[in-house]
Amino acid sequence: GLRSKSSLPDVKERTLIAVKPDGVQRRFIGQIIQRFEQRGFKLVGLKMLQASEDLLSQHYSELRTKPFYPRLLKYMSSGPVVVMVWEGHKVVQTSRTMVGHTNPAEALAGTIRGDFSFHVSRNVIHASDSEEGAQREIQLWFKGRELLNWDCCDQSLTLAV
Ligand code: IDP
Repeated sequence: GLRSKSSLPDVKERTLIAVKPDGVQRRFIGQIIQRFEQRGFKLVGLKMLQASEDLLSQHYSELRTKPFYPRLLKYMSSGPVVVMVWEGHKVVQTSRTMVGHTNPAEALAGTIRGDFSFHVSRNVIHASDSEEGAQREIQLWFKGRELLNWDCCDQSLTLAV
């Protein structure tokens, strides 16, 4: 029924988003974070690092037989990335819609790739493509203690001021 626990939306779903090296270099970090914040998602993890080829080979293990795989690892390790974990109802699917098609030539205007990129080899952002993939990627990039639970200040006004 409407009041049963199972009908409540799952607001705790999480996904991994990464601003790729070209996105960092072109100064899109702020605009990308803004889109996820204004959509209503909650940032629960954030860090900047230059990824090792070892980490990237685990992240992209499903693509290791693709012809572009060596170039992909070179691109992704060429400079710092900003990796984030965002939380919210259907955040995996919604993020993929916000990010747009893998190939920017096919990405709709209004999507992040559609607004900020033109070639598949420099497509600015990563987003997990399934809930299982998201869990795997979050564990790969983050330690448990790097993910924070927090509540919004406007959800209760019981502050002692
Ligand atoms: P996704 O990032 O939209 O999930 P995947 O197929 O998982 O797409 O590919 C991972 C990444 O590999 C892409 O975002 C892109 O950077 C790169 N890539 C995919 N296809 C090609 C290609 O044909 N040439 C060059 N790079 C590619």
